[in-house]
Amino acid sequence: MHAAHETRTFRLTGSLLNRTQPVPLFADAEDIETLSNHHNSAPPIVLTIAGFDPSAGAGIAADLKTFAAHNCYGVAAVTALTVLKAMYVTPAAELRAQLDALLEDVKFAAIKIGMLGHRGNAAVVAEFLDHAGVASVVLDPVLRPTQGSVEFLDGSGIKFLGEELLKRATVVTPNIVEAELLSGIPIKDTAGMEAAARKMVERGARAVVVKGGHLEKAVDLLFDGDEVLTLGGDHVKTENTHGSGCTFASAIAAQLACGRPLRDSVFLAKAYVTKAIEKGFSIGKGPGPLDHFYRIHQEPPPRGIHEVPQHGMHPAAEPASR
Ligand code: PXL
Repeated sequence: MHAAHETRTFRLTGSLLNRTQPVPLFADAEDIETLSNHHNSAPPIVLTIAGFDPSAGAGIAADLKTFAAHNCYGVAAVTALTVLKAMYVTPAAELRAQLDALLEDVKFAAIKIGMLGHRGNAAVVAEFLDHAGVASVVLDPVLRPTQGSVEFLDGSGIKFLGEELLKRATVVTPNIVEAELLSGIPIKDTAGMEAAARKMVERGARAVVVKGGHLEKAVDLLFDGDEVLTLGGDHVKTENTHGSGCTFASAIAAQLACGRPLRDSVFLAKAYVTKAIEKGFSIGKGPGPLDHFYRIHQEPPPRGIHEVPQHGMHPAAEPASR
């Protein structure tokens, strides 16, 4: 981490600066220019506290891709490793060490919280939030994976989340099952979603988005403590939705980090996740990941070295060869 404060140099061949020939990628020792990146301003930094899913569809990998797609710089503290039906949790002391190291070194514009694994980790996160004093905290109360029966948070962890983490969150993003668990209200329709959202705000959350993706009418419902709004979004007919919840919560966090108000952040995040689901693909067995970078994928990647920009300059923009 401390490397961020060290002098960084990029070494490129002199012939790059004044070239008439195709770009040589490797420098001769005596043919070196030193550039500095000290004047670049850092993008907003967003922290995810979540589990790592090796398929990279959900959890930390989905979060970091979402932050990057929103021009934010993502950092992460790992709460657990999920491998198919198994879960290997990070002990609370190790989670605290990750968070302490990050807090000492960088300033967070927003924090997204996903799966926590056990009560000890939830307690570390509550303490950390009190120290960090970050204005925008998105809590995705991941209690169980959509597929499979492994518990992503133990019973006393769920109780702690309801009593201590809800009230530290700017916005909480439960799905129907999670909203039922956290509010104690059974949900069958949007009236039930609203009642559950109101109950969670009574219990301390500043705002709640109940995700209705699994209901017959797939609407999400936002209650910001003041108004109730429903988000219609198109229902995309696809199997490839792995990590949609993580992606939605992370997109809200990234929008908040960029300074947008909550309502705009939620609406923009919904539009982003809908499009990313629409562009999702299959990579193996089961539901595939979303395309977090659908925006850049609209532009084809370079076909060869002659299309690779050097020195921040596109070859087409360089002076004609002399
Ligand atoms: O999609 C929920 C989820 C969240 N976080 C991690 C996961 C999953 C589902 O697999 O692995 C780490």
